[in-house]
Amino acid sequence: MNTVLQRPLLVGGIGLTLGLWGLDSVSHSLPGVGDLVALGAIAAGGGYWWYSRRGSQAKVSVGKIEIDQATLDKALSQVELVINQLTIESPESPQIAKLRQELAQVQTNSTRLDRQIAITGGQRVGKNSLLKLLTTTPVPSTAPLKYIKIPALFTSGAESDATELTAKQLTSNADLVLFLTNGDLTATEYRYITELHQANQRVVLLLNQVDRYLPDERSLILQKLQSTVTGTLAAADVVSTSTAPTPIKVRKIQTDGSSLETLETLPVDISSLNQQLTNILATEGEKLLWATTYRQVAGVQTTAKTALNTVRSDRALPLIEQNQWIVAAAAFANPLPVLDLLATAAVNAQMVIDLGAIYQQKFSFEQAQAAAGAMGSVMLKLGLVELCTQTVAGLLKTNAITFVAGGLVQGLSAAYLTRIAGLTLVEYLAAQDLVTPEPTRAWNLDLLGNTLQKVFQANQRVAYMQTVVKQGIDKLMPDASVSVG
Ligand SMILES: Nc1nc2c(ncn2[C@@H]2O[C@H](COP(=O)(O)OP(=O)(O)OP(=O)(O)O)[C@@H](O)[C@H]2O)c(=O)[nH]1
Ligand SMILES: [Mg+2]
Repeated sequence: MNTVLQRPLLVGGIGLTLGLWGLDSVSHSLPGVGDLVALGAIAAGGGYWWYSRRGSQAKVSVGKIEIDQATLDKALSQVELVINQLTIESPESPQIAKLRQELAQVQTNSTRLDRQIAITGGQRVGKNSLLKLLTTTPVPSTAPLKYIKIPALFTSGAESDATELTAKQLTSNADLVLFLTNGDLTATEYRYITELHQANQRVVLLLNQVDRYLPDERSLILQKLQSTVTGTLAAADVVSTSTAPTPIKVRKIQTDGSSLETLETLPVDISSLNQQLTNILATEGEKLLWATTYRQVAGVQTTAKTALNTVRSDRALPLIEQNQWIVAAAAFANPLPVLDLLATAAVNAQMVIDLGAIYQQKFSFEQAQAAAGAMGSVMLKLGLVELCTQTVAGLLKTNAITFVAGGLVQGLSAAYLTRIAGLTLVEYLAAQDLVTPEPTRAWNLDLLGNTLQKVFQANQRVAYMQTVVKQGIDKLMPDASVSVG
């Protein structure tokens, strides 16, 4: 009896999971295809959400830290570790050669003599005029200076996103950023500057076109700007400039009392900028290059870790699926009387150990049990077990099945919860820093719980369950009389 029911149950279980993942187009074809094909399709579909997310898991955050030679060396050895690990786990990966080449390029860049300065800001702030001035009257510096003109930021229109991306990439490779504005900062400008700072980018803020303000306004508006960016930029890094002053009308009262209007043009003035640039280049020349190299290393690290996580998740998915069906079959054959047992069954310690092994983390049985227990209790605390069983039971009811096999609800629920637990572990483990395998590693149970909640929310597509449960039942209990209402 059990063996007869088990296989259809598996299909039902998978079908449900598939529905939860939101691929209902695949499930429509379920009754029409052979079990094997269906299983394959479902396996692929079940992983859809996960696959679509894999690439985003490895973002290496570049928080604001003081970059020195030691920090840089450490970052470099970490990338090497990741690339070596990728080579061990997936020797055929075409990414390896590319990553090594990128890393070599970064290392070559790190010894260059020039300093690259990006000129950026919104539209018509004076970027071109500044570039012209800086190239015609060079800033004194021992290092050759190279200026990078960045397309105007904060534009609207069809290409603005692409432009912004190009701008960000170009800027990220610069050692120093000159950000131009011509008044107080907009919220968008402020955010942009803060992000640059967070990414360890050295920024000098230019209040350009100051000739357009009255002389006594100029210092006020500069002070205002300096206070706006307090905590992000030092006051000395906010300077005022006039890169292309326009003629202004000046009225002069003559000795005879009559007035005479003349057009006057204030002189071009980038002296404060020149001074600050000279100063920065003389005192921070080496540091600027370290920071750029660090950002580039972090970029390679992100790509490498994403590649490694992809290899690992490709191994983890079949393992989760296997567990899912084992647990589903067991729950179906032996319906668990209480809900907490269902949660416990769904998260078994062996799955934790097996997934840990894929992510090069050795867990003792006790450690695995601790993680499994934590996930089970989060499932209970959040009411996921009830939510899941109720949804399944509700769907079975609306399908007006005259006979529901005992354990069906439990089996379908257990499969779903196992999947949630498996994906949670994968997400958690993928986010860990890559270290050489250690025998013991403490779980961050809060993080594990939060990850579980996040994974559950991302995989809750109840609307799709309806059709799938119906079709799953056809497979599961072909003899049951079902009236589809
Ligand atoms: N009054 C005044 N006008 C300026 C100043 N700098 C630039 N301008 C004027 O602002 C306009 C834009 O100058 P550009 O140097 O082309 O500015 P840009 O940032 O390269 O402009 P886009 O590339 O179009 O975003 C021109 O009309 C300039 O004459 C300045 O210091 N004072
Ligand atoms: Mg321009």
